[in-house]
Amino acid sequence: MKTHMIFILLAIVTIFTPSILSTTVSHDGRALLINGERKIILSGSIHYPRSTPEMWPDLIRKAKEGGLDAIETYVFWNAHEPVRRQYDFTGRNDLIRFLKTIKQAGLYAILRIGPYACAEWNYGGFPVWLHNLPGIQIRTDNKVFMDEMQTFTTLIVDMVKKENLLAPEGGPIILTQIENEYGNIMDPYGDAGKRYINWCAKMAVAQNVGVPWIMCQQSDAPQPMINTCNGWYCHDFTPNNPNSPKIWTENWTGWFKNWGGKLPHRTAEDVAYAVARFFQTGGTVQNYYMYHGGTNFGRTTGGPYITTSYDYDAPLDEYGNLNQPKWGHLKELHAVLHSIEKVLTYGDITKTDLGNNVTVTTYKTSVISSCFINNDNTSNDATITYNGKNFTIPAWSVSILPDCKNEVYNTAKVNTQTNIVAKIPNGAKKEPSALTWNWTRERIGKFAKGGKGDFAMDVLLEQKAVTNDSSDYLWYITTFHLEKNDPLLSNGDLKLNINSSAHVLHVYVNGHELGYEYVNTSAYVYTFEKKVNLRSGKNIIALLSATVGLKNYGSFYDLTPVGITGPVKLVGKQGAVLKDLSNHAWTYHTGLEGLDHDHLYSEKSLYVNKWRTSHGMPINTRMIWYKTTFKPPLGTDPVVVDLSGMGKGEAWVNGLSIGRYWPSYVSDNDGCTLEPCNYRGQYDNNKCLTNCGKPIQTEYHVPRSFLRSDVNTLVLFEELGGNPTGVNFKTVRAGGACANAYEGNLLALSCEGRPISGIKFASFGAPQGVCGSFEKGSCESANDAKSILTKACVGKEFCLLDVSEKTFGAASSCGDKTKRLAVELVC
Ligand SMILES: *[C@@H]1O[C@H](CO)[C@@H](O)[C@H](O)[C@H]1NC(C)=O
Ligand SMILES: *[C@@H]1O[C@H](CO)[C@@H](O)[C@H](O)[C@H]1NC(C)=O
Ligand SMILES: *[C@@H]1O[C@H](CO)[C@@H](O)[C@H](O)[C@H]1NC(C)=O
Ligand SMILES: *[C@@H]1O[C@H](CO)[C@@H](O)[C@H](O)[C@H]1NC(C)=O
Ligand SMILES: *[C@@H]1O[C@H](CO)[C@@H](O)[C@H](O)[C@H]1NC(C)=O
Ligand SMILES: *[C@@H]1O[C@H](CO)[C@@H](O)[C@H](O)[C@H]1NC(C)=O
Ligand SMILES: *[C@@H]1O[C@H](CO)[C@@H](O)[C@H](O)[C@H]1NC(C)=O
Ligand SMILES: CC(=O)N[C@H]1CO[C@H](CO)[C@@H](O)[C@@H]1O
Repeated sequence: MKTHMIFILLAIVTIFTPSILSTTVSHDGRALLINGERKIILSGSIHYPRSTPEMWPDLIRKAKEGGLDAIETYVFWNAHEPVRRQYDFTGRNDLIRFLKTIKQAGLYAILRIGPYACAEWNYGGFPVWLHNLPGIQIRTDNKVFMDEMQTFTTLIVDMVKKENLLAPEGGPIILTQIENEYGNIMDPYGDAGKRYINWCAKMAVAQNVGVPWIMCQQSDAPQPMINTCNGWYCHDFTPNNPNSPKIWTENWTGWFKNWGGKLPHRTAEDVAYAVARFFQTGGTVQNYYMYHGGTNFGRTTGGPYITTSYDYDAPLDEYGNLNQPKWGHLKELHAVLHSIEKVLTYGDITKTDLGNNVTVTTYKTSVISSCFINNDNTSNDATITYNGKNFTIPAWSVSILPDCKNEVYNTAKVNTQTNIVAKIPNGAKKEPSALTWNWTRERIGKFAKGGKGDFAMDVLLEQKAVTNDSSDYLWYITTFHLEKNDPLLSNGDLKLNINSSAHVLHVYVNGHELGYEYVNTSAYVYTFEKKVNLRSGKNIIALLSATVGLKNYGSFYDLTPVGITGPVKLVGKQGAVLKDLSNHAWTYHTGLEGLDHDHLYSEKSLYVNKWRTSHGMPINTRMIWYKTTFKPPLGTDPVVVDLSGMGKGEAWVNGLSIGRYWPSYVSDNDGCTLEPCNYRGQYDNNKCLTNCGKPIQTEYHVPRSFLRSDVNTLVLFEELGGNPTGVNFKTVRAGGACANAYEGNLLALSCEGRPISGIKFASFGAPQGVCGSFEKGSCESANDAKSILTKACVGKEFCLLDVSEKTFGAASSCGDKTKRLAVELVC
């Protein structure tokens, strides 16, 4: 009776609790249905741990202003459960706060629980302790793994349910994802892989989230999973079930960077082309990977060798500034697509092939017809006649005609300004004052000279098995005795030969450095070999292995070994093995003393008295710490620290890691493209490369929220050798902009919140050249474009120009060619 009453009371309370606005999410074969209505969803990936909670509202606001409907993120298991059953959802890992920020902005969320994260993230998002659980096999039909995956997935689902973050409970989450791109790598897992993916689907469905589940790149995804597409282009993709809408979960807006690699760039024209083609061919949900890439703080990068910057050439740059023209050019596309949402999701589709790689696709309802005209030819512009009108469709572009008569958007005609990024020393227009450094050496003697680790084994152990990835560093040490008359002592050809999968290997013999080597990005194993002199009595070989991001992609990637895999041998002439040390007693020590024991980077370190003043400070020395103090750069613009001159290591500001650095690693000289890059033709990550022969990253993001208003500390651990005297702080903002706009368009110019301070160049007609070196062309308008723009824009934060003869006067000498306005402005 009593329980009955409570039940009835509860039921009444539930019925009469008004607040939450429930959203139903379902789908048919055409689109997602939000409250029963077909919708177009434009989404963008922002990974919460790659920026700070202080940055989230601004990033999400800019995404919304850029025309997005949704934010997509992975959930990063190893960030949340660094030690088994010890969870972290604080600071940058505060997933719930991130989702609430999305909700406050009025956007939807797509939650990719994974828990595998294909995001160039350390070890694909799996905690390394998982690898060390007895009997585990990762990402396959294995009970130990599946139990852990289910525990974590359930934890995340319960958290978002508790906070009412799923759409049916009034929250922003409209889609959830299980696994990720398993289809690309599943063959080697055989039948166990198939059983695993079916289990994933069942386990997900049993979570009862109330919104659809997706699996990307999984053509055999079982119903009700929607299989989706990832790639540079997805217009040829068809889901595996007629009831599944065509969804593009990762449209790569650019590409990630590797230490030693080159700068990737994907043009705004080509990203827009790919998106327009997707919607032309019936796509209805599309996500940019990435919309904001951000920063791999600490040791979170995947690898080996993914850089600290995860800028991705995304529409919002690493620091959250607009990457123009990409952001603006896509914003215009989003506005057009949204304006024809109804006809795109409900209209009848007809395709007309006009030949020469030109196709017209018409979406038609009883009310309206909208057209896409694409020209897939990679070199020839096409002039076509359609509906009694002539249109020029540039090569590799799509025009959108919301009424099938007037082109309002073409993917190759960029009317958005290109920002010129300025780096301002200390945030002010004056020379930075030199920083003063203190220093101390890393204490390697205990291992390199002392020859002592913590525990011994008669075998070379794989690094992850020993460290659980609690540090990048692992010492491998062995000792052996030689009699006075040992032939090794008189062998002039004696070499130490080490087969190694250490990303970086430092070799010490009897306390002296013998050499170091690092793995190439293409290979995971190499042989270190160098002449060595031994002594009679005790000899000590100490090998320090360092990881630079654990592998994160491929079949069985989790089993890729790191560390000293062996054999370790003393060899003579022609490689003759004179002594095999592989099964000697090796002792191990995880971490470095200054880093993992003394915490020299921390302001709370108990070892502050170890620092020495700059007098006699060594430079270009391995295994050394540098420390300086600095005032925060003026203003509120994003801050970077320029570490040019440094070798390789890790940097901390006020005790917070801003990531690994490696400016001494320069790329080779081949394979770069002369700018401007040709957007025409299939893009891939080897196209449009720049920055050959240079370090991939010299500037490191220091989020404003890491800084105090008075005195801050910067600590560098330098592993390979560098010179800190050139290190300096800068702020990053738009310093100017260039724009090209065709006649008949409106051109918006701005300095991202600052007044426009001058017009460097302006010409309406047939201007020549590229941003930074524009020149007047063969024809020009009667009135001086520069003075018109000066009047309209200078001193203002924003100006809008009608690019026409009405504004600039007749340009009759141009004939009937489409006229263009070129502008360079100063911020
Ligand atoms: C690594 O993690 C596993 C699983 O939690 C644990 O059993 C093991 O003791 C850890 N090893 C080290 C060296 O911390
Ligand atoms: C364009 O048309 C040519 C000739 O019909 C064909 O060979 C080519 O594959 C087409 N190109 C594209 C990008 O569709
Ligand atoms: C482009 O168009 C030209 C002219 O119609 C044709 O000859 C050529 O095959 C096309 N090329 C490609 C790559 O589509
Ligand atoms: C379209 O182009 C054709 C061939 O260049 C020309 O004959 C025709 O007059 C044009 N039609 C319109 C409406 O401009
Ligand atoms: C990496 O490649 C470069 C250039 O090919 C070569 O000089 C270097 O020895 C290689 N390093 C390793 C560790 O294999
Ligand atoms: C040692 O490393 C090389 C690559 O440098 C590899 O080809 C070879 O198979 C390895 N040898 C052994 C015995 O593991
Ligand atoms: C360097 O050390 C000196 C002497 O201990 C100290 O006064 C100074 O503040 C230190 N400077 C930095 C940048 O830590
Ligand atoms: C994972 C994935 O979708 N990869 C595709 C990315 O796009 C390139 C170029 O279209 C394809 O070759 C890949 O298969």
